[in-house]
Amino acid sequence: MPDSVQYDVVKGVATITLARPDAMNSLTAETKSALREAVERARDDTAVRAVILTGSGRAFSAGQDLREHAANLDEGLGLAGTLEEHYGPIVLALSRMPKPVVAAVQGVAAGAGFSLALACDLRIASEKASFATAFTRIGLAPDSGMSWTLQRLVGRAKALELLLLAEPVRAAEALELGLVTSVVPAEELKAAALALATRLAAGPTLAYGAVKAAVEHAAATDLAGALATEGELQKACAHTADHAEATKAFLRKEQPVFEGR
Ligand code: T3D
Repeated sequence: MPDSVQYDVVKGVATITLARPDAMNSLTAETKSALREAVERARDDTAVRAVILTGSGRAFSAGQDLREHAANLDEGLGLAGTLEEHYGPIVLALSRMPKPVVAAVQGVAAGAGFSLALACDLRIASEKASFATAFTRIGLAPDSGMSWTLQRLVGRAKALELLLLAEPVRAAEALELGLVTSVVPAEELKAAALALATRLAAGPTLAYGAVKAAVEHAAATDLAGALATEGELQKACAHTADHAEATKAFLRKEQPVFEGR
């Protein structure tokens, strides 16, 4: 894997770090390929039970690398297929990851960098974080799922405001809007994200996967459809070892030990 993305696993938590701090972790074709590889690796590794996505240096990610993008435009390549080859698959892999994904946002998340944070299940931000849709500032429309994810988090009117005006949202406002789960001092972000992910990694992984599948399905169906999908997912959960263990632990008045199976 190239140096622009780092991948580490400790105690069931995979940490994927965007590592181009000098360019604010903006995304080149190489970085996007490596990110896609890392996300798919975390998805496929059964020893990984929670994932953190973060950036190195002062930014989470400034989105598409505009130097590379400008060169592509000069060569008449336009978007060079990157939405289909990179952004779409990465966003779907994060969103459909059958285990929880936490974005640890230490600085600015802009454009597709913001989209990546939105594709994660939970976002925890440092007091120095900010979120900027950025797209219209350079004459583009939202991509990498932002038109879908943002309005579901903040509502249609606020999403339109953020997309049309493209003003940055500071951490405190992001908390008020429900964009992030919590805001912590910058020096505590790493530990706070790890504590959250470690807690999730010790949980009922298959049930967490079912939660994600149920919520995604329910976003695009009616109540009857949601009930049907809940039924299927719940039947699968009822056959897991974690459910059996937790039920017995409850009756023993003990805390369950979940093994993710
Ligand atoms: O092309 C396609 O494939 C289509 C897909 C598009 C998806 C997208 O993500 S479109 C949106 C792209 N991103 C942006 O438009 C954000 C551009 N950056 C900014 O607006 C600002 O840099 C920030 C708000 C992120 C941070 O501002 P600030 O003042 O803290 O930092 P800065 O001085 O602007 O940037 C610091 C350095 O990072 C600077 O480099 P230098 O001068 O020190 O050598 C700057 O050029 C570089 N940088 C920041 N963003 C990008 C970038 N380099 C390349 N690409 C960037 N996106």
